[in-house]
Amino acid sequence: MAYMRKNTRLILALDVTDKNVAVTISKETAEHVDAIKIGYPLVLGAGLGIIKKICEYAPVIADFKVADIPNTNKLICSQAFEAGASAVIVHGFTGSDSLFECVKTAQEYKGGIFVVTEMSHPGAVEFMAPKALELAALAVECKAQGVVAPATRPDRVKQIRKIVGNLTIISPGVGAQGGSAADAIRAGADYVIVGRSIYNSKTPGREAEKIAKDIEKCR
Ligand code: OMP
Repeated sequence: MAYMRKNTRLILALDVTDKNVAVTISKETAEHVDAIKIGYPLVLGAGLGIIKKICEYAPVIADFKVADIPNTNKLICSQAFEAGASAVIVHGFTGSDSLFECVKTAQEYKGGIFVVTEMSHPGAVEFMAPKALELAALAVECKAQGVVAPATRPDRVKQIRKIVGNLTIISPGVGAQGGSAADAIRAGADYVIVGRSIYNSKTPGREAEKIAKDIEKCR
């Protein structure tokens, strides 16, 4: 099963909290994105059923940044896949047993797991950066499908690519956080994740199309 399409290499981060707004933006952007990432803001605002609804427009990545003991991780990932998600974003810092349980659960649903390495915001350098390359290696060891790496630091994307080989790298931090889609792709990201620049735009469809074109130019 495909976790997402392989067309525009753009993932929309749909961090709105209202169901109708979420559906409208999904409709407008669907043809320009390969997946839609849904996290706590929308699931807490609209309920878990929103995943099925958004699946009508694009494959859904559930960004639950799962970080618990193996059994709880299994329960959370199962709920996300049952709800219709194609992939789940999880943390690796809880250790190999916890991460492996996520991967095992994903396999049961023929879904994917993406492991956070170094996050894109400034505070990530305090605790995450020193361990980011080890987290990338852990993703490979536990047979995750991919990792999340920061578009705000293309040099780190480059380093992480060397470690993860052909695993899929999805890269947030473009636009509102200051990163560039082109730089992230050139550094080795397979997909960029964009939220506010698209969903806060008056014309989300046009904004997504523009970013997708930028990505296409540098591939
Ligand atoms: P914008 O900054 O609005 O484009 O949104 C970025 C999206 O990516 C949000 O949904 C964040 O929660 C998410 N994200 C990061 O910004 N940085 C990370 O390091 C990891 C993620 C993520 O796991 O998706």
